[in-house]
Amino acid sequence: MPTLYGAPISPFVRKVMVALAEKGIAYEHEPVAPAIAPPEIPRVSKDLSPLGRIPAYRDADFQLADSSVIIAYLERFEEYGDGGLAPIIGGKIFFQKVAGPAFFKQPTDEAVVNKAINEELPPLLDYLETQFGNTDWLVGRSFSIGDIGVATQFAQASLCGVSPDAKRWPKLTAYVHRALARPSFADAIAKAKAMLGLK
Ligand SMILES: N[C@@H](CCC(=O)N[C@@H](CS)C(=O)NCC(=O)O)C(=O)O
Repeated sequence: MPTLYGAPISPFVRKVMVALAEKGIAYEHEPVAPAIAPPEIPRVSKDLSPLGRIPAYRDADFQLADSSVIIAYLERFEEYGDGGLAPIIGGKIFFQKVAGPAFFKQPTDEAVVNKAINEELPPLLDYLETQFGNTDWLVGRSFSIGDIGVATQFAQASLCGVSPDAKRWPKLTAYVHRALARPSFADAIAKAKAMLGLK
């Protein structure tokens, strides 16, 4: 279980407390003071927080300081979508199958598509499959910006008629259906399909 370090009277500690609560992430809380506090008060260690400020956060084998950094970590899947999935799903599959033919009069290079689907994407999907415990969403119990960042890439794949193999990635497949069925995604996908002339 992660540990949050910092007294709850700090507005920055409170940011992280609220983010953790909104996400339904269980954590231990050590209500330590900043390092500048008098020595008789339990203070954050400089190992945890090099500037001696609160909050700090420890999860498994790593630690973070600064509320913005901690909250960005809690949303880490957003960048997994942008930096991990997008170059393959968008840059290769969508470009080759949809954008290239439609907007650049460029025929699909099936070899690029097949390599992306059969070799490049599976390790990323394997990782995502391990990220669902008993929860519906990637971070805690709530739908978050992390889910938006990941699911938008699967929406892009769906515009190409590509979806994860439900036998190999059952949890991920259910997750993608759950995310893309939300009215927010359904509406945005319908508009993309209309623009591409897809049903
Ligand atoms: N940008 C930091 C600000 C943290 C901060 O300034 N915390 C105050 C407590 S409310 C602190 O530790 N002050 C002690 C100091 O600056 O030495 C964050 O968002 O975590």
